[in-house]
Amino acid sequence: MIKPFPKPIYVTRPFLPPLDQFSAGLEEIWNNRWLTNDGPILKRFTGQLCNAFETDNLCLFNNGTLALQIALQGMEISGEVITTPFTFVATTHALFWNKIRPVFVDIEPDYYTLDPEKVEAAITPWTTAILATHVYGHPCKLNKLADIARRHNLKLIYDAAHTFGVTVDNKSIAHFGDLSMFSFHATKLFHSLEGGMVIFKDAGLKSRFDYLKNFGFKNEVEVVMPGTNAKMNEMQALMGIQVLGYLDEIIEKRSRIAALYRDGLKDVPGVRLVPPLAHEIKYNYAYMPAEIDEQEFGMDREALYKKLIEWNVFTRRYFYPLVCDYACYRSVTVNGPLTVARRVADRILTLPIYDSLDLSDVEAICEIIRSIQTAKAGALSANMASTGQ
Ligand code: T4K
Repeated sequence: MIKPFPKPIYVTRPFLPPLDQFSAGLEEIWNNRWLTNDGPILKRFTGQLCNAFETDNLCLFNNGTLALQIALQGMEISGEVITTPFTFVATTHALFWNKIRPVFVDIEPDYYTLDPEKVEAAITPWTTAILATHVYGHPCKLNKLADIARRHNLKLIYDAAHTFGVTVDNKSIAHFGDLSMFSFHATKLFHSLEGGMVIFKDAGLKSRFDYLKNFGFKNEVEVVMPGTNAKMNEMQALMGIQVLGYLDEIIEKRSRIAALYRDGLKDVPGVRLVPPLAHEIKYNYAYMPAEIDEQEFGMDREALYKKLIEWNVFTRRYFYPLVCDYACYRSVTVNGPLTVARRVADRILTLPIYDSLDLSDVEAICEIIRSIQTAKAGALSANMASTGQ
């Protein structure tokens, strides 16, 4: 007999290094009395990431949203940008803050990334770039998008907020397109409390990004552009360095959780998980999305979301509503009916997945979902029998 969890099970919990390890790091900060503004720990963290990603074209920020905003500004993107409505709202906000018009295009049904087949029809003389999200850490259709961008002379920018640790053909996902932005927010499998990173092809952009995140200062007396303040501080960098040391373990644990979900939910009618990723993709198990088919499951996503709360399981409806349905974007161009994006947004539920989640809890969550479905299906057939249907 399964019981509700005694404590809430959230969609995610941040990984934390052992407290004594972090305290030792804090001692260094105390000794340095250097808290932010390109401090020694930030320099060390930057160096480690440059090594890990085998590039010097990398810049750190205090969060992913400002990283993307500054990237678009530094690359002088303007006019219209083709983008996905099935993403976190910050992807679109970064365009808006740069006075760029987002043009929403539908997603593909397997992994929910921007559908290249729909992108070309949305290109106008004002289009300057494609901004696609590797949603849930699933790589976009990289070759097809690159081909469209090349033929139409557009910049190809990836919101790679979910994609830390993902490789394709042993090459980091960061090296596809002109620029990729990663979020190091606490809810991400790799985090620095808050934080963001961009990795880019054009080495000439580095100094622009460095100026833009530090008020435009070139030196004490020269401001070369109207920048903002988006610097990563020493505490963030310390957390980033320490979490980086556990990355492989974190991803390994998540992969075991994902495998348990796949096994535990495979026979539950009306629960669709994404197909396994192509063998050349090393995935990071950033999220555990499941689509709920109301007809087959016996209840819709909303009802299941609420029902699970009774069991103390707090799933999330990432990414519902679609960005174009938020009040502030309702007047924005939508290209085509967004059939797939609307269907997915109405059916998606992201299940709990994080390194400290017990495997037995994952089994229990599957069991709860299965029992909800069975009870609902039983009630439906009893109802149909009593009404003679
Ligand atoms: N692009 C994409 C595609 C993104 O997904 C995001 C961020 C961005 C851009 C922007 O990057 P950042 O500027 O954030 O670096 C969360 C995160 O705040 C956000 O970073 C993330 N995407 C988005 C998908 O999710 P919320 O409002 O859903 O988070 P919240 O506070 O409800 O947390 C979710 C659960 O995590 C909680 O129920 C419990 C747990 N939690 C959370 C925090 C913050 C903890 O256990 N401890 C914590 O400290 O937005």
